[in-house]
Amino acid sequence: MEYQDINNQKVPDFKATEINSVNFGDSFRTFGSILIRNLIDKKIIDEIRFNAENAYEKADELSKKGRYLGTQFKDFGHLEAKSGGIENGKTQIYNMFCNSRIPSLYKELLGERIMILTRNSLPRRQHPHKYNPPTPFHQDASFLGDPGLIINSWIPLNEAGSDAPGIQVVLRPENKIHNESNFKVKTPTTYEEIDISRNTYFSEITPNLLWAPIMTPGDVLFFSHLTIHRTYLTDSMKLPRISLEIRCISA
Ligand SMILES: O=C(O)CCC(=O)C(=O)O
Repeated sequence: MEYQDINNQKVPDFKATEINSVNFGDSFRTFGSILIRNLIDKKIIDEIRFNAENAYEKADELSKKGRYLGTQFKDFGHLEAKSGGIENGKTQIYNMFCNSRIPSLYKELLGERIMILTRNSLPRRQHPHKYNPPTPFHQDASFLGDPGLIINSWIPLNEAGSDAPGIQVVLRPENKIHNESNFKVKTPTTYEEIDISRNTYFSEITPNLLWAPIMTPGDVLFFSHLTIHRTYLTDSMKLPRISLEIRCISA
């Protein structure tokens, strides 16, 4: 399998037609992440985006009137999974996920039976200048623990990484929680607590390991609970982005 070479950086950037469960696993083991373009039907993404944008608009109105919508919304930009829509009584974002190729791509790494971690599988909005702040460099394991491989499907509903905030990953597989000793007493709940960028280990991460792909609706970036990542935000970005985080573990 060929990894793309962009500006002398090898990156795991593939078309949906190039990928199967085995090379998905290879890329994950080599880089700790993989981007697959055009993996999800854009029509379904459009429907979910429409529902989610309406839900955020309503939430903003309530919030402006002084209603407290909880720390999940205020600090992290999350709304409930059903904000993406309900279809035949089922949560549309999970339907979309289960009917996509993603569960079959996970087979090599997670086996035949997988479970969605519904408490950690939600829409998220990132605006370049307002609302919740961007996430710092972190590992999801700092708040999810290390119960075995957890794979996150990060699915932008808008263009992400150019005019709107994207996501940046460190292109290497990780095998431990780097700042675990800080969490002996308390599970971290704030960005300050999960921030890994002041960890001495972080000085090993050279710029050629950082990757912030520009993504369009239908593309999916996969990374694990150990992959180091953050929101990618530049001064020139003007637009907000809504994305889905859908996390799965072997059942
Ligand atoms: O969407 C973002 O900007 C950050 C998402 C993130 O940190 C995550 O999915 O763990």
